[in-house]
Amino acid sequence: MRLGNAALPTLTDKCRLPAYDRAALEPGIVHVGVGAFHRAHQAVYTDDAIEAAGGQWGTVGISLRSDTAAKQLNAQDGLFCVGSRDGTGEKLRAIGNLKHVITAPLDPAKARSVLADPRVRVVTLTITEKGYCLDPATGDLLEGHEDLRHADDPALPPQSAIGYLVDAIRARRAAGTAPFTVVSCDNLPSNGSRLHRALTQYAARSDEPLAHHIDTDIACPETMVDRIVPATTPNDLERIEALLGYRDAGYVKTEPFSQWVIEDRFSADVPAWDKAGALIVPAVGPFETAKLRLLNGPHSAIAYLGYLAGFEYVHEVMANPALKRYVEELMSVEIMPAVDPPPGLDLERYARELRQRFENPALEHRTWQIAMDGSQKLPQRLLNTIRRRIREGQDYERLALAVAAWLVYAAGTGLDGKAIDVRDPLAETTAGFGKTANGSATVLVERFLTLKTVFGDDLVENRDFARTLEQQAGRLLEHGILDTLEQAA
Ligand code: CS2
Repeated sequence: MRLGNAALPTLTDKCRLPAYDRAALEPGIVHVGVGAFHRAHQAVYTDDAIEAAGGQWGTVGISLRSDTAAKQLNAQDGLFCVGSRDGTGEKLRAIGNLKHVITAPLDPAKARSVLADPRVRVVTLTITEKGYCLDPATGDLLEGHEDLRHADDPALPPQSAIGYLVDAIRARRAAGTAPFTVVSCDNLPSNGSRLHRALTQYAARSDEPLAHHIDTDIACPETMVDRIVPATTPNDLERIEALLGYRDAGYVKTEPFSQWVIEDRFSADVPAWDKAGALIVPAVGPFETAKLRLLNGPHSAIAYLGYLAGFEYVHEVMANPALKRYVEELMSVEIMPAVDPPPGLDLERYARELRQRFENPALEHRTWQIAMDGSQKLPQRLLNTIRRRIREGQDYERLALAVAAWLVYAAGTGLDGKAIDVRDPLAETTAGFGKTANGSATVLVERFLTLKTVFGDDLVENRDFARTLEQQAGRLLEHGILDTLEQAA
């Protein structure tokens, strides 16, 4: 038996239930990318906001690629449980605001019409870094990107999130419908501005007045989103089914911690997310930079070094003394001095609490999961921090070690000689680098430093950066992870 509306009355003592009338909820939000992160983050804030202040804030989900989310959620009336887990157990909660999920490639007309619906005032996005079709180094739309191929002709169906949004903005404008706010909830640097620029650039390819309308009337607030949400496993689903007595194919597990900082910039009304604990502020930049550099940077370092050292989970990496010390020093010696914290944020404490979150054994967060899409993540997580240290004349050996570990990982062969299942838009290219290098750190670094979309013109041309990277890659290839870290100590 699947979870669904009919199951709710039997679940009162097993999980917290939505405290509002779900049946009466009309759509007010479209969310693109209804994956685990959305369910454990924005969906929870929206449920809390509805409970605190009401409002017609039902969510319609859109998937741009597969029908996985539609299959998981439509058969259970859009209901799903979020389990927040730590060493002391799990708190379960059923989330009620999702109405249904549309798979855009299977039903583009339906996706287009819900985005044009006048009741919809907010579109939120979790489409991952690569979903924006941007050059990660510059933030411009990538020329020649496969998913942008219909950008020049509005008569052709959109293929990307940006395409669907521009299409909807065009339709709403033609119909005299008020503009919506578009909220990026991905870990891009200046996510709101990048999104806004992408929308404007896309529209400008076919329709200058529309580009102007986007520029002046469509608000894309900057946000900082934070909650660790590992992929759900078959074991998790079994566990929850045994507990609930129903199959919840949409279940997601997460940590108790959650944070959302949103720039106070909206085209229309939004749910009372502030009453749900979100911070609405004039400037998100300092929060975002602190999070990208101090959480996501070390997360990626843990992923590449940890995977190459043979660790499956983040908490196992943190339980290894050499790696733990490396992570502590990476944060305190190299990253913290390169972060200007928002007023009131105690960086020491922030860093300490981040490490405690990484140590949470109940999450079983795979290093392989975080290692995905490194070519899209490295610039904002590690390279911008390196840039700042270079500017300030400081060294960056630990940061470079993490980047070197990405090179080795993305080249496709582990230090144990086994093939790595690298998931990245550049996976083919970087596997080619690995073959050419054939174990030589010099060649490996030389090849990778042709990737301007990752390293930008400045780092590609920086001799000292190349030398440091080569040194670190050489040490990893020659001595392995743990011996390299021991030697550095
Ligand atoms: C992680 C993030 O998979 C990854 O790349 O670093 O998803 C991380 O868990 C979140 O940003 C935490 O807020």
